[in-house]
Amino acid sequence: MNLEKLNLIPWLRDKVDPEKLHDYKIARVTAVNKDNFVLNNEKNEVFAELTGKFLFNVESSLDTPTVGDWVYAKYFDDDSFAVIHELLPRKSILKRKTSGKKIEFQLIAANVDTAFIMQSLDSNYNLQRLERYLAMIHEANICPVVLLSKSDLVSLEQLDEKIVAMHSAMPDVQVLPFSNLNGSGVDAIREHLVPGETFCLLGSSGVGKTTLLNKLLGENLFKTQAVREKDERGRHTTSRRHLIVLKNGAMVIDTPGMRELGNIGVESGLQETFSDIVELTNQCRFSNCTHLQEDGCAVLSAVEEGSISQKRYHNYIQMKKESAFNKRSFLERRRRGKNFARLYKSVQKDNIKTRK
Ligand SMILES: Nc1nc2c(ncn2[C@@H]2O[C@H](COP(=O)(O)OP(=O)(O)OP(=O)(O)O)[C@@H](O)[C@H]2O)c(=O)[nH]1
Ligand SMILES: [Mg+2]
Ligand SMILES: [Zn+2]
Repeated sequence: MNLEKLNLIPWLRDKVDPEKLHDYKIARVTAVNKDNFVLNNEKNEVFAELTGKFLFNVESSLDTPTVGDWVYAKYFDDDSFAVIHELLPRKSILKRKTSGKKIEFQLIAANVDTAFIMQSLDSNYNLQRLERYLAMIHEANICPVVLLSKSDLVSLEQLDEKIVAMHSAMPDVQVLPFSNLNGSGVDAIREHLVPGETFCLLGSSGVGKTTLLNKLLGENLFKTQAVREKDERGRHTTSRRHLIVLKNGAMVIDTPGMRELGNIGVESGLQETFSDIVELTNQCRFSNCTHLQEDGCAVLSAVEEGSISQKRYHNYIQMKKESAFNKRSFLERRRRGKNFARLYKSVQKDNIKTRK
């Protein structure tokens, strides 16, 4: 099998087990449906399921395939159907907390090189939400690029104002304004889309992710829908994540808009996203300063002086608390889950023994 033709990233090439290639083919997960997966090998896309052994070994959602994953798979019936045996190592994994009360990871995409966080320049624009995305993306060691869509709806002055605010809050992140409507700025996005790399479109419903993808493809392959007039909210038009290969060989993952973005255990992502605040913490009087009320806290004085905005400080403290709380709950749940899995497996074994 031709690994180059598969667009298999160089990082993975020496991690492929040559022994396994006798029995399995390598394929990439391009979509996850309710009951099955879609795989792409050199030739075409086929539906696939997990083996019983794979399912048995799953301990959390982190162990299941997601869009962008590379897998060892066996093909059947003239390559019209496949079974997934094992995941290949992941170069990166984008994950968030599932929405609602349950503390579990939801996988968004694997092996992404660059994440495009899209906000539209109408009422969707929100710096605090952007910081949440950045924490998740930095935690995964993925390069973030901010796309500001619908630039046709604002004046140049309004656009400038927003870009200045963004640069001061996130000086290291590239910000690209564009319009799907009149095409301005789209070429600058195209320049990022190098062959062989994987890109992911993230952002609220209705900001124009799928419209951009259609534009990049040069045809209206995927459904888009106007936002509701009364509150300018999107209608959740894209219902599943899928990976599309562009003509030049760059790969783009489109995702459904997210209503909320909770993070679990993103300490290093927060450090990178709030590097200005983290730098200040070295100057706090107490080494175990919580930056909430202590005397001699350098962070609190910066907020008082106004060099760190109230909103940014608040968002940092809030996300730190939330991320730590979610991590503790997740680990606790997982520990209990493991005990249960162990018990279940030993009972199974006993059953098999007694049957013999
Ligand atoms: N004015 C303007 N409208 C746009 C632009 N880009 C997209 N739209 C419109 O915004 C609406 C929503 O676009 P979609 O591409 O479906 O949004 P999405 O981000 O994919 O939304 P979900 O799939 O629900 O997550 C459509 O009516 C688009 O025509 C733009 O640059 N300018
Ligand atoms: Mg969409
Ligand atoms: Zn402090």
